[in-house]
Amino acid sequence: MESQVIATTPIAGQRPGTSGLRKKVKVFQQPHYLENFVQSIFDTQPELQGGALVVGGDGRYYNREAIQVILRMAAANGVRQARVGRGGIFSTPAASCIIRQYKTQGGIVLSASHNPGGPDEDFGIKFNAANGGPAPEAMTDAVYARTQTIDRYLTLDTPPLDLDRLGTFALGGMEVIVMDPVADYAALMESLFDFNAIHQLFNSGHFSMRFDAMHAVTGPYAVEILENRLGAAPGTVMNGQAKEDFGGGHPDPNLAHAQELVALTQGQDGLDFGAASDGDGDRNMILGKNVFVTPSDSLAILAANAHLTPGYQSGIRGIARSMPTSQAADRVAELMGVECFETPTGWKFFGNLLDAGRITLCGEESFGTGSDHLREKDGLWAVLFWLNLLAVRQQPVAEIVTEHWRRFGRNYYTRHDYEAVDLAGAEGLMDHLRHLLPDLPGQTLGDQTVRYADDFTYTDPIDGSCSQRQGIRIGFESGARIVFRLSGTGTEGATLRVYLEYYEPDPARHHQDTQEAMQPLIRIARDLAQIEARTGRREPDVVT
Ligand code: G16
Repeated sequence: MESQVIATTPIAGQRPGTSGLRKKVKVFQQPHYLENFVQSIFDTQPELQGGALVVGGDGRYYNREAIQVILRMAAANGVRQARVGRGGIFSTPAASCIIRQYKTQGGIVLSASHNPGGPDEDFGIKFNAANGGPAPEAMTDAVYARTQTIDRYLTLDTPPLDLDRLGTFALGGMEVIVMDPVADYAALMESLFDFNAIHQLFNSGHFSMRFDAMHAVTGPYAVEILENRLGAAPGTVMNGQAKEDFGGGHPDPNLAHAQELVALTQGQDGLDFGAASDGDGDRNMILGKNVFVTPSDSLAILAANAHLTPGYQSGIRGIARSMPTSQAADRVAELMGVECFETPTGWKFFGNLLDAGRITLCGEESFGTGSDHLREKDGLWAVLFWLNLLAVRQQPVAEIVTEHWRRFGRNYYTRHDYEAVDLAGAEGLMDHLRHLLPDLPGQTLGDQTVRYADDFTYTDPIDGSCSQRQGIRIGFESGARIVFRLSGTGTEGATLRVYLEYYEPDPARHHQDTQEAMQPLIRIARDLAQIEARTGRREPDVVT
């Protein structure tokens, strides 16, 4: 079948953000918008010609239409084979798993992650490389550059493919394999964790749990793994039916958006364990009875206990965390005598360290945790890791967390988000802070003395690439830190993120309310950045 060559012109604004190109669905539905971006991927990744490609997404509104467009374009661009999840579904970690397992030349993953879905909400697309991980900056820069010069794209004139039928089909000269999106991923999880021990925990009669799939992609994965394979009671997975608009919710597993689950873990009869994942299944939230485990603490606790699970019993080689993530994991790495890396926000920055075998575990404050089993963060993996620890240690979540603090000290941590603020105001705030940086060291702010102040620059230890302006860091003599960044994943105005952290070694002071304990630092951050004057906001929209 002859490829069609369609003339097009560049469309502004197709620079990928922290994790791919995320825009409103209506933007993606504009003529040539999706096609221009997809063709720019094919034009800059020559190994896809004659190669194999994974295509799938989180099932949100526009997922199916976009997959049909991408498959036709892949065939027209000479891709030999495409692997598609049934119904067009792959969670982000499952897509990474399939790319690695079947050694494809990469994958196109459709998701706007935790952002809401629906005709008036968000959509997203990103390219994952042959290692299964998000394209590194050099690749996304090349794709963006191509979007600015593109003048044609290639496609086929064919009817839509039936994505709901498993099997192998022909599309032009390309083979399309519609496959079970869950099986390979579930088998990988079974190879890493002690499923017998978790099975016994579920059947012990003294353990209660819910997993909140938030009507997003992890529903079918969680039902298969938790209920079918591990024998958790039916109904353990709540909101398990995946919907195109996530049931009208905001599929972001945090204290603000997973309130139904949070409430179930509270009180004397609260659940022993609660967990949630996001739109595309790569984030996780961990709760115990009356306790929320911050993602930063979760990374540190998993690292300190990794030897208790089959997949990590021989120990870990190193840990990496994104810059705004608390330094709790650094203390574990130090005690274990392994390397610890501080990378910019964005999972793509872990890829080289994982590929080089320098780290085993990595995580971010933004509810992302993962390991060298894949090249994406992995929500259900983190939940299974915790379940494995609970099964082995036979202690409540709160006790495991408290013991960890007693051993390593507690890094109090919170993040304040000011969402959809005026872009110029937010950029002005960051510029204002940048101007202050040179004079800050040595100054006293509130009860803290500034030790260092910079705009974070990261030089990748593996390939030497350098990423600048990755967030303003203000570190104090006490070890406390304030970090300011503008989000790279929003689709409306700007989102200002303020990350606050301080270290408390004294166990007698480990049980304060986080927001109260952090008030002095919060005040310093507000005053220094002139948040109210520059954003017009008195309070953050989301506090986690
Ligand atoms: C993405 C990235 C993460 C990042 C998060 C928040 O996650 O993969 O690495 O930490 O966004 O980024 P930002 O602070 O720029 O909004 P996800 O789950 O949205 O793909």
